[in-house]
Amino acid sequence: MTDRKPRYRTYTSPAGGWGAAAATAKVLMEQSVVGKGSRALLAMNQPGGFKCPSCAFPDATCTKKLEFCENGAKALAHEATKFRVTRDFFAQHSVSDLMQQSDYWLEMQGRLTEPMRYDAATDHYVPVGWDDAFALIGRHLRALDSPHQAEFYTSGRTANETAFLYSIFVREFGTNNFPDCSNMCHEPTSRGLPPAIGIGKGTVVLDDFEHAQAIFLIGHNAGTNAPRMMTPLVEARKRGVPIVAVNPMPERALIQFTEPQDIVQMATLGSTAVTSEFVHIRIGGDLALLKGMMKVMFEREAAGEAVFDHDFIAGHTDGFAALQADVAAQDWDEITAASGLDAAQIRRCAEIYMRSNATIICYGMGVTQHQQGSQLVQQIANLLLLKGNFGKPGAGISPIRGHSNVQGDRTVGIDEKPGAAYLDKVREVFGFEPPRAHGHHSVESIEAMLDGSARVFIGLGGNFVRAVPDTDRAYDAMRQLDLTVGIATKLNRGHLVHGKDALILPVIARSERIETAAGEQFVTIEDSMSNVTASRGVLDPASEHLLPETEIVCRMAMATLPDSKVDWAAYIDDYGLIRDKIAAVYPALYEGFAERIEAPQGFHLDIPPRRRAWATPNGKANFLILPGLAVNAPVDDPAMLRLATVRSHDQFNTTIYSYNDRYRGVYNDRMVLFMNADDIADRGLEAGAKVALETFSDDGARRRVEGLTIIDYPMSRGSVAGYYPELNPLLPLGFYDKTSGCPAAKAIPVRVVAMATVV
Ligand SMILES: Nc1nc2c(c(=O)[nH]1)N[C@H]1C(S)=C(S)[C@@H](COP(=O)(O)OP(=O)(O)OC[C@H]3O[C@@H](n4cnc5c(=O)[nH]c(N)nc54)[C@H](O)[C@@H]3O)O[C@H]1N2
Ligand SMILES: Nc1nc2c(c(=O)[nH]1)N[C@H]1C(S)=C(S)[C@@H](COP(=O)(O)OP(=O)(O)OC[C@H]3O[C@@H](n4cnc5c(=O)[nH]c(N)nc54)[C@H](O)[C@@H]3O)O[C@H]1N2
Ligand SMILES: [Mo]
Repeated sequence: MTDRKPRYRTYTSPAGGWGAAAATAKVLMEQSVVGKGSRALLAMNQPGGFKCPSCAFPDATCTKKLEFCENGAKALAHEATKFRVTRDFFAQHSVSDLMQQSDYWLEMQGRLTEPMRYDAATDHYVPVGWDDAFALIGRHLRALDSPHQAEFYTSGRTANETAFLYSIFVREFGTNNFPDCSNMCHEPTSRGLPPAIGIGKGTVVLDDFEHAQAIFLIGHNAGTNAPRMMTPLVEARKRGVPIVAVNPMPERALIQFTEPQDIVQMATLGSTAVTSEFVHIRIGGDLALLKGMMKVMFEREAAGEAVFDHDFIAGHTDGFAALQADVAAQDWDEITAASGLDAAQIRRCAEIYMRSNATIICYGMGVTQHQQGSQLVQQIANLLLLKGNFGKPGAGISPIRGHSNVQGDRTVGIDEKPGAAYLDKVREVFGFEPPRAHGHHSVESIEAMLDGSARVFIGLGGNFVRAVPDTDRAYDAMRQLDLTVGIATKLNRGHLVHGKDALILPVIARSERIETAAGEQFVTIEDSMSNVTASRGVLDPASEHLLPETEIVCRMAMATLPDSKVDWAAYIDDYGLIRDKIAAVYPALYEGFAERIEAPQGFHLDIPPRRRAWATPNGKANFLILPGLAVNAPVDDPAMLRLATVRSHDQFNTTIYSYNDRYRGVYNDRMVLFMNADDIADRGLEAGAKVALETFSDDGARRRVEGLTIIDYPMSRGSVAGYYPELNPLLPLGFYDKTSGCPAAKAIPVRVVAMATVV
């Protein structure tokens, strides 16, 4: 909690602009790294420098422009911070003491400096040598009855080289248990798109934004979560390209934005109205909107207009007739009720879409985090296929990924359901037989901990226990384990909610230099648009006792697998050897990796739909059907509201940079509930009232979060929002997309319960 008095007001200025510049300066000062941080920012996203550790949006490398944003600067400043968590810190604070502190306080203590082991006798973390730490991991893993009793988590900041070796280590050990952050994020993209277009990735590159004739942004808050995306959006808008934003919250940057890179706009206090059409959708109403738009298109075709790209549909697709029948089955009353929109606006959206010959649809967590998120992604693909919006300039599907290398980690083997061809390649290249049985995704790994079948959890980055649903059950699950290992830069809740044995292993961060016996090393990253680029840290490591993540993976493997077929010691020193193996396992994507990565802008991985090639079983792009209009199980109770858990402007996932959310006008508070004025009045409540939220669920468990302050906010009717991770106790573990495993963090059915009113 913060001591400062909460303030709530309406933010009326444009997003970006001088406010963003001031926030950048402020965070560098707070972390006491004005000089060091500013120098590092000049190397961020530049050839020879390092990739921003924040989001996965590509940068326009080689433009000589500064390629960072306010939130990238926050990520860097918190990584380069002058503050340190030392052995003295752990001697002063027991784990029980630390549990009383907020996530913000934990983050502000600074960088971890040396490996620590939990001592149950004193309830303190105490120093441990690296050799002993790896020996402990090896002992625990070798003592298991089955390799499937261990869970190997990955968070998406891990570089390709590390993730690849980790996947090889875990498979040689004998399991495919790879819960990862992608399971909670864009997994509906990775699982939903392959049957539709043959690949679970976006098909758009940055250059396409310059050729698009219309852009749709569905369920994504670009100004906060991918601010560098604002540059191509603003440029498109200045060219007169219609931009449609679909969101239950009128996010400020979608409405009005001042480009910090635009000197004239900054000097004149000018701004750009980013969105030409703001679609105030009800949470979970996107399926109805998409079907409504398609319905308009079918109506116009029936009236004799040529709306569809018939050549494309005939030559490249399958399933058109089934789509036509499905869309015809929905009537307008149902569509407007489910979406919360009027038919005229849906018709306008369809009009914009029909007039454009090259449309990009971008989307984020507002689309994926529903119980049928994978199927919803497929409906976006349907809409694009109808007008042949694949394989031509300015068109395609553009999932906006989260972590800077979450897409890359998936490409190089972090996958709980690996395909046979890939496993055969691993056997051929490394000479061991990898396990074939599917492993656990994030939700399944918690279920395995709860039923006692999982005994060890290793977290390569991230803050698993805080990121997953059902916080209380997740804490119980973790505490039953024999060993938990947190490989991390910063202290977080995951280190405090631990198993009987526990280790914290601190690592060299993205912005820092990696020196090995073979000299300076670099790593590689794949961004949201499938560009692979090199990342070379420029700062000195935060402590002399840190190890590179890659070395940690190799040494865990060496301590666990004495008869390993893999030359782990060589990979500790020479990352080029790892890239050679990536190329050997993935020849179609990574052939010539060593040479291609030398190019300053890196290289682009092949995306077959860009060539209108479809790697599906029938060799076609497929229209896929999701009957009805709901993407979440219905709750038949008039008190029910749908809750979206969202990020504030001052957080990176579970890392809380401050208690402010500038663009939504919230200061010094995160325990808030954004609510529509009519929904407030209907319940006899008022703005400023303290309330509790309770989840509607049928598993008998009571899920309740208390102490939320109601904010009168222009939410769509029936929709409320609050912050992740504070509201994660409200997410039932079983409330997830069965196709992808992704928790439905955006459509939790809740009721508001009044508490004492605060004036
Ligand atoms: N600064 C910063 N950058 C980040 C992150 C961060 O925490 N901080 N996180 C990174 C990660 S891992 C990810 S995945 C991305 C996340 O980036 P986003 O996808 O933008 O994530 P969220 O903040 O969860 O919210 C998404 C938006 O969906 C809207 N929404 C909620 N429900 C619905 C719905 O039913 N329909 C529609 N159409 N919209 C809805 C919300 O109002 C919100 O504007 O950002 C990445 N970048
Ligand atoms: N309710 C709700 N829950 C959600 C979401 C939501 O929208 N709503 N979003 C989901 C999404 S999209 C995601 S991606 C997940 C995120 O889940 P995670 O990826 O697990 O969480 P982060 O908060 O990004 O992890 C932060 C920690 O990573 C460590 N770290 C930072 N940099 C490095 C590094 O370079 N190396 C290593 N080894 N460690 C590092 C630091 O110790 C830091 O404390 O959460 C999911 N959970
Ligand atoms: Mo994410």
